[in-house]
Amino acid sequence: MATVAKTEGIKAFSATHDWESADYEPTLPVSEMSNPLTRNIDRAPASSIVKMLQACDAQMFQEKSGAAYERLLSDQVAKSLMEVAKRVQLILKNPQDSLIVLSGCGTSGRLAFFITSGFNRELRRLNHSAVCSYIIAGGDRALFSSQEAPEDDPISGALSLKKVSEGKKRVLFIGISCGLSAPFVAGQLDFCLQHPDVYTPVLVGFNPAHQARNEPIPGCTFTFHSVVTKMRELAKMQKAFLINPVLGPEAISGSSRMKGGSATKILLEVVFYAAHAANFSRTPITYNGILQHMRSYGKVLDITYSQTEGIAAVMEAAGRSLQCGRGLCYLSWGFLGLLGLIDASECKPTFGADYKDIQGFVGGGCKELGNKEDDLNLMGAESGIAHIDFLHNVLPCLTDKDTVLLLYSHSDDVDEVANLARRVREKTSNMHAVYHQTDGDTAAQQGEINKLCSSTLNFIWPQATPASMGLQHMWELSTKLVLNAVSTGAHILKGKVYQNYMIDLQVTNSKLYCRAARLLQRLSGHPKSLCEEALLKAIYQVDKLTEDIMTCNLTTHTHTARKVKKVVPLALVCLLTGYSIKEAQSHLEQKPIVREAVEACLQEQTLFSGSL
Ligand code: S6P
Repeated sequence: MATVAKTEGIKAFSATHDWESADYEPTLPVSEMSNPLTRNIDRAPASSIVKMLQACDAQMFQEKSGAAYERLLSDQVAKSLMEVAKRVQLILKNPQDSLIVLSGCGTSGRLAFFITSGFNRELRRLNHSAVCSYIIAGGDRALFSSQEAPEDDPISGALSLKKVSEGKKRVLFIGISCGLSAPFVAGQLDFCLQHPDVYTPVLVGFNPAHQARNEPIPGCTFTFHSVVTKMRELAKMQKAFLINPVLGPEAISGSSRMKGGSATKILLEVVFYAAHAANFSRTPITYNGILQHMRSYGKVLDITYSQTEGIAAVMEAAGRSLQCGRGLCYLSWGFLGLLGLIDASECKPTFGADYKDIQGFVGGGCKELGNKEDDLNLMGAESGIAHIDFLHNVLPCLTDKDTVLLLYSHSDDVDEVANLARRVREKTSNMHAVYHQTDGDTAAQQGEINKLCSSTLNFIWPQATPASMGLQHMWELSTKLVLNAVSTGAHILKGKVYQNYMIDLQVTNSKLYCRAARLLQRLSGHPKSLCEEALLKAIYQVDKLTEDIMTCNLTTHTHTARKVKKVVPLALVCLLTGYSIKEAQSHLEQKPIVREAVEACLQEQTLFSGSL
């Protein structure tokens, strides 16, 4: 009931700010639009930030009759989920020579891994063979560190799919691209379309099909859009499936790790859960069953955001840490830990963060996670993800200025949690916890852990949730929402967001390059060509573009951009003031809070144009 009431409230609010109307940011796909609900998120106090995030998340579950777009709870979405669940069930029934592959880039690839691991683990528990495999652009090192460039490579997408499914006679391929945009996934879908005897392609994303990216992909005859068009034709004969409800714009424009990631997790878990129940408990896959399961995720939002003040307290603590150049550490156990690692790794491309700003650590590290490539430690310092790494590398230097967040549930080894909490408490009093338990189950040590922490978000879930997989999924989504809120809010408080735009994003692939150029246009009011010029000058750190630079391709630009800090703010200051790159750099050094630097320039410009 609560979900419906809240959703009604949001509906009324968004009616006056209608991102669904045809003239709202008409050149942008929904996944890239700016959300009217969060226009002023950069100036809001922590508790209002949490409320805005809640309102944005609630848009996922809005049910609107006659709406322009398919939504999460739309008829067509539920029907497609049923059909895909039936395909999964067929593979469970007859796993020989069959495989399900989940694939994506960045957060979408990480969730492909997360969902695959969870499903295979459950199958093994039932002595069933594992039928699922994952692919992430950039390989396993992209699981916990930002690797945005491989997203642009359709050939490597297709080759990795070919390799993982070698010798299989029937493959259900589920490609995830929230923006219907990643060339890596387009390459894989195209490969499936060329081998229809073996592959059935499924696409999960959150734009209407006509908004799929239509830019040419270097070296390819297809675009994401052309692949989607072919899939739509095949979908009529159920030879391909499109699951693309619209969720409303992200709270921070383009940050698909937030709603996009949550919806990916919800949709695929609903599919796998239904197929699993059909195969192992003979529960038929029904339309109502699918819808009911989806709605239960809506309740997770209510339960999670019922602790607005608690989430805001952790966000404020983390914001203070980031403001003074210190960090936030997630210490976790089991699979909730994986969400901490994922959340931490996303902050680099999103906010231009350093890996030390937000770090995640989970029990035994890689060994516990069941990824494919065994030596993630090849990644160097950024790869130390076990508690032992935390004890060696982070604990000795920890102070009250750092924030530590424990993530655990009553099914974890709570003795271990208490031990680590005691050690952390010796170094900092700035320790908080997120704790999940079911109604009636309490861990004896929880009281002590609570006393050691400055605040605890204690989520108590009703026992009634069906079957073991279901409850775990709810805890996971709840944890994801809390972590996304804390890390996003902390970066907002640090001044890394202007209005609801990430102004210090990394420009490390073609999608991010285009987003950066668009942002410069929007904020400076200058034409596209001038903005791209300024962007290139900032990337190459020159005041004049040479012939050489002008003839380089986009891949070279985005490769070079990896090494430069604050590319977009630099380009913007140059555009607004006419400063040289060096002058703009020193201006940014004097005003290290990016939002304030940008605001100062925008104000100067307004004053200047007013005095003319
Ligand atoms: C987004 C995140 C990115 C995306 C990646 C894939 O917040 O930082 O890593 O997940 O770019 O995007 P998509 O649209 O193909 O799922």
